[in-house]
Amino acid sequence: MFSRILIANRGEIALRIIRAAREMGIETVCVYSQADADGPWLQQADDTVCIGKGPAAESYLRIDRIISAAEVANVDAIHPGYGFLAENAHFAEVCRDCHIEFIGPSPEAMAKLGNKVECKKLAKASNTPIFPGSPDVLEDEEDAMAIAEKIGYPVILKAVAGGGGRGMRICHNEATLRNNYASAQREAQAAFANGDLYLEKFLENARHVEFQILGDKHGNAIHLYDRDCSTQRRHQKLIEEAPAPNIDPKKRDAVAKSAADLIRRAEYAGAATVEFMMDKDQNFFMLEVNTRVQVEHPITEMITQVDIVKEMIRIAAGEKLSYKQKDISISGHAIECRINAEDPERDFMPQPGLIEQFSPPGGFGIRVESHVQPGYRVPPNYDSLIAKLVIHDITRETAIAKMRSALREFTIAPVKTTIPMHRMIMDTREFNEATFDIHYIERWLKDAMLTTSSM
Ligand code: MV4
Repeated sequence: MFSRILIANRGEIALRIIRAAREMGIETVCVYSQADADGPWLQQADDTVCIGKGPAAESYLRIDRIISAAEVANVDAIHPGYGFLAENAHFAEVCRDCHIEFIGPSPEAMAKLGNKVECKKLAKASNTPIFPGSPDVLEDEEDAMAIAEKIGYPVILKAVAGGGGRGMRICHNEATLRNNYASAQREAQAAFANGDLYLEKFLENARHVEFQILGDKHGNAIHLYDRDCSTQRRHQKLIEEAPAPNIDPKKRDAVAKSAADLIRRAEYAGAATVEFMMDKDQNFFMLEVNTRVQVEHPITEMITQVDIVKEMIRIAAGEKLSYKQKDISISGHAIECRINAEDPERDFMPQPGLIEQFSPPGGFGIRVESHVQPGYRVPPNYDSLIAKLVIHDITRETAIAKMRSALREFTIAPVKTTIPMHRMIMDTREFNEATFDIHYIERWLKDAMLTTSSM
């Protein structure tokens, strides 16, 4: 096992990794930017190294400085957390060249799954359900037109090297597909240095359901069931829950098994998430695979009792998975509200600044993942997540009741946060009846803004 690891991240996820490492008897070294010099999580690390100025491009994204810090601090491995360099195959490769273990998949597995067409080919071979669409990279506009004709409109053009919703074009008819092809290609080339496109049938009003998978270096992969992440706005998730509500257990098991198979086939070692859209009849269609630990991993930990971050470290150290699939079952229901320093009334404008009061809720089944303490100043340079409120209870209904109570107890001042918005969402019919889809928050926000200003 490693004796010392470097954490190439900040905030709540840095603290989450420090805690896992310390429990395992592993020392931690945190790199930090000048904007994070007062970060409370740094107090918990065994050592810290400043790697540059506030902007991520001058610190948390600087591969040269992170590797230098790792060598000076004499670590065995680097945990990238999420965001920043977590899904950068080049970084994983540099780590390997420098004989530092990357706590995540090999650069080959990461690159293969990061290519959406290659990923879909692996999915097909694993019987993971995918959208009807182009089996390969589109050759040209005529190729796109012919495939769209075959599968029927609406269709969606996507960048092979893209992800997370960037560079997509929904096309409802022949004219819009013709119109969008060249510009989508240009945009993909500019954004991802790869203009390759693929095409899929476009599905409307679906839910976003994803499966947590763990793979090891010995050819094993297991799934830790699913999460529903439909409660989102502009590709930013607001609330996640596990398991996804109202899914037939046989259907769930079949899709979960296929997703684990996909990860096994990719010779993938580490934590992965296989994302799907699910329609009203519970038909699943794979979207993409995330090759990192995700923000919402705690809800899966609560329902399966598997510590995903510890398992990632064990996997990177070459250990076999601590669990067999038959050891994994779902217990109860978990919900996470992402608490951001943002003002929902001003289009979710970030609210950096001094947090004077920070008084988190506590009690049975309540978990707060946060790096914030009273007197902490939220820097303007990074995303505005300041806490994750994670609830675990026996049923979805009691978990919602506990979330309502915990949100009421949670005091953060004077910066504006998304807590009041979460309290309102917990009272909506769509959330309580789980009749939502990926668009319901945007619909609800429009109504809420017209009828009240209590957020
Ligand atoms: C889709 C889709 C509908 N049909 N693909 C957006 C993010 C990227 N991961 C893929 N995305 C979508 N792909 C087909 N064939 C709808 C979306 C989508 C979406 C997906 C998940 C969560 C939120 C979303 C919001 C808008 C569109």
